[in-house]
Amino acid sequence: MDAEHKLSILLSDATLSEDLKNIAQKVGNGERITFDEGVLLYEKGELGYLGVLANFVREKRHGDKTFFNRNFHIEPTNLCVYDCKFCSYSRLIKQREEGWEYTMEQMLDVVKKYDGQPVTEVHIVGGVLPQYDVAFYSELFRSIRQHRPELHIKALTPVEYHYIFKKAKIDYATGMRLMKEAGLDSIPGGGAEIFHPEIREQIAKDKCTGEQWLAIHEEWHKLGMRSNATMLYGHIEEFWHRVDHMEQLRQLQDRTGGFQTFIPLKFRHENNQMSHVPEVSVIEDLRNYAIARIYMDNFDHIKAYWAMISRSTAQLSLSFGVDDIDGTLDDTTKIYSMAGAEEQTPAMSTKELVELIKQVGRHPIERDTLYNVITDYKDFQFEEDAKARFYKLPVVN
Ligand code: V47
Ligand code: SF4
Repeated sequence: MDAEHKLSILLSDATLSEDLKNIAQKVGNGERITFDEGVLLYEKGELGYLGVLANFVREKRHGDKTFFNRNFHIEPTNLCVYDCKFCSYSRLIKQREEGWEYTMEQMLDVVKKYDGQPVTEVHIVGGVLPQYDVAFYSELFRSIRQHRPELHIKALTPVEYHYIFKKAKIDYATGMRLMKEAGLDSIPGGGAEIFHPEIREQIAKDKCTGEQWLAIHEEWHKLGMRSNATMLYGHIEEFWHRVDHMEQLRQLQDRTGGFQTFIPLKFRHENNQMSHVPEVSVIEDLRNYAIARIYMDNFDHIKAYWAMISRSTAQLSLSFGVDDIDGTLDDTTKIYSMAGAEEQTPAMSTKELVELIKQVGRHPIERDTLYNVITDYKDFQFEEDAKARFYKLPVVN
């Protein structure tokens, strides 16, 4: 049964309350839902109902297409001057012997490990330390660009940018222009957490505020560049804080159109200062993806980050509004394994990612960071095309 037919059955359900029926009608007509309706979905929307609506929106935009890319991460350091309560990196600055601090050369060595391999993106994100400043990152981007001009550099978040620009005494517009000139291609979605100060001050005090996060993305978009946005959910926030967060992103997107993808990040509670806060259920994860798909009507893509939520939940999410599951990763990120994610050494070959997507009846597409199609895997036979294979390399320490 197609998504439209399922929606029409739902609309004729006599047991559905008027308010939920109105929302379903709006979604069916392609109309935007309001803040209060967003909160209502969180409070009253059952999983089955939300799934029908979110899948309707997903299939209208993308059909069965499900995107992934071939990427690797560089995490320059797991030490940080900040002390976010949810972060398994945060307190390590006080225990330096457990931390790593890559030099410029070590970071370039990670890039060089992938020479000759068909990766399209390097994602650079980690802790904040004083030695990583405007000059350091400009040189890093320039060196990567020089070594491998076609590799897309998706790097750092407003948390780092706010810190390094303040230190260099330059405003956001100047700073982002310098980063662009150095070779930065896009900004990943991190550092957003929950924008509302009531929550942000409790879990991510001192680092950039929600307003500053949004202002930096806005400056970047003004340069004609693209970025992503995340939301860390399932800890001490209430439902309306999530809607407030999405509302602010939706408004900025109306102004600039610069966001590509919204990525809800499930709070994982191992090895951090919020271990006493229980994690939410898989049902809540799926409800949250679905509401994100319904609410964020001006975002093209909703991503489930498989390394954080497990492969099986990533598969389920594809029926709840998600159309992107990030990339191969090649075991180059530690932030979630340290916080208790099921994937302790996150790496999937292209073949594994394609099979994961096909197993749940979806259509795998390898994309680059800007969603240009690299390979359509619908009728693809792996044995026949050795080029598409992704050879794993050892992790660099
Ligand atoms: O900002 C930290 C989150 C983010 C925990 O743009 C945690 O394509 C859950 O933003 N439990 C960094 N989350 C990662 C990130 C990201 C990941 C994948 C793709 C993209 C993209 C962006 O990780 C941080 C923070 O919100 N985080 N600790 C934790 N315990
Ligand atoms: Fe530092 Fe980022 Fe962790 Fe906060 S979330 S402590 S800014 S690495």
